[in-house]
Amino acid sequence: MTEVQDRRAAEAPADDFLRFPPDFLWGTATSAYQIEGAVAEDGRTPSIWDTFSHTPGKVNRGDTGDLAVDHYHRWREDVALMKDLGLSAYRFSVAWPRVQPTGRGPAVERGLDFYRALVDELLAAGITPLATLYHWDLPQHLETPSTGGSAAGGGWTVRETAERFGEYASLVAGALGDRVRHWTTLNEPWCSAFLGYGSGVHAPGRTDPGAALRAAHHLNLAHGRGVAALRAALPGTAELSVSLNLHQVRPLTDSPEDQEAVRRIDAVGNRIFLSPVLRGRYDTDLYQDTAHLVDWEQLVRPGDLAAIGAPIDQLGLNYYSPAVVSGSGASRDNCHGSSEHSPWPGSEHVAFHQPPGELTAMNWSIDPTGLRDLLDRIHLERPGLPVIITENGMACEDYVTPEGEVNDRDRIAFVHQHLTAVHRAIEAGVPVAGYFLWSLLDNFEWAYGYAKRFGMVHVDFPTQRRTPKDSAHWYGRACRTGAVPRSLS
Ligand code: IFM
Repeated sequence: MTEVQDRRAAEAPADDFLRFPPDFLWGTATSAYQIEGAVAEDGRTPSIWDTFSHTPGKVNRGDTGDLAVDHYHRWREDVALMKDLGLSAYRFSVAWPRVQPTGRGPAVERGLDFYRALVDELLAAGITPLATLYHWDLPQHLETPSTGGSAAGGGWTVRETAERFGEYASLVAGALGDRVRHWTTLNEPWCSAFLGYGSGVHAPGRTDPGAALRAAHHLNLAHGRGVAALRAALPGTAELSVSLNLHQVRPLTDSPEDQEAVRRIDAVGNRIFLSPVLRGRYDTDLYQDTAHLVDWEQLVRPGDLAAIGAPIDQLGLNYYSPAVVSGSGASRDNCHGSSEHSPWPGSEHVAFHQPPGELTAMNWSIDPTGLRDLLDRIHLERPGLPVIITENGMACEDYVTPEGEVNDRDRIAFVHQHLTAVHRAIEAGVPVAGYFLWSLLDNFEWAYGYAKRFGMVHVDFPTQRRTPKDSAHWYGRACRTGAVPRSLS
């Protein structure tokens, strides 16, 4: 028995608990740019997020990831925190510009050494690592190459970036494949494509719907190239996935217009990734909705769809909040940042509405039924394919009390409700293999900077002092026991 299993046995709940499968992965998730800092150390070069965050007006209060929560230097302390809490898994991302500063060529060993050491520490602590290859920090060199790049910019709008991603995936697999079994290629490619190139609220901040669609295809292709690279480097051992932020889209009314709005958002929000990854095809209605914006025939080359549809072992699902849409009306899309440019190519006239439910500090409505619905949908579309909840969590207005505590009861209630939904799905036969709470630590929340706190561990940003919140203790107990109470007292 490992130390963690020992503690599980000792704390095994008596009754009135929802018990999860024994091999269920209980973890937290983070991403490199949001926590590491050390942006110019050991050969790392700027990513598109360094450039974007240093551009005046792009990020709240001008915050950047330069220091973030200094995880690059405090990783031992952070792993020790996870161990103390009894977590059994940890999802982190690898920073591409640490490994390949120009996005091409040989790896920088110092960059890889950081992740080797991190993974070794996790394994020694009995924590299963799950590595994400890409969580939005594209090397700036691939967005605007100093030589040979097109003036309009490259990045994910050009096919070349997908090919480079395949090479990068091989390098990381070669370095970490002996230690890491669980891999996810991309995190939320919808955000990379449509917030990065469509609405412009994320790096690189472009606002061209055609570019966003090209980016989506090239991200899909990158996933395919990544899967091929990981399979080649790690035959028979790796478990591969991609993490999608699927949108649970509901109509405002039963009217045909509102049903049509759901169809459109589902096409460009979900099926643009689900269909090629799970079925090796794009859907006809997506082509039709966006034909005026992109030449799909030229974009999708022979062999692309077969590469993208190569089998995966799990699907990563990131879920926060559902969406309510109508065919017309005034739009209020709280979830995707404010911009005069729509992140929904071909669906610009669709209006978003505030869904019912209490709100998080992001103004996102709380509704665990959206998670359950998405799990059921995936199960219906691909019965038997295990799903890992690779992100779920909430931002709260957290603060440390004079007693040195952070009493985040709302977060505990949120996680409890969502784990309950997951448990019900498992009971109904959906193979959910794990749950990763977003996030381990308060961190750089993209365009919101440090103003939003998602961590189960509070970080006092000026001192970098870590304080586990009440939710960390609650979640730690769930991880150690493999169970949550049926109801919260
Ligand atoms: O912080 C992000 C994360 O990087 C991607 N998924 C959503 C989280 C909360 O906004």
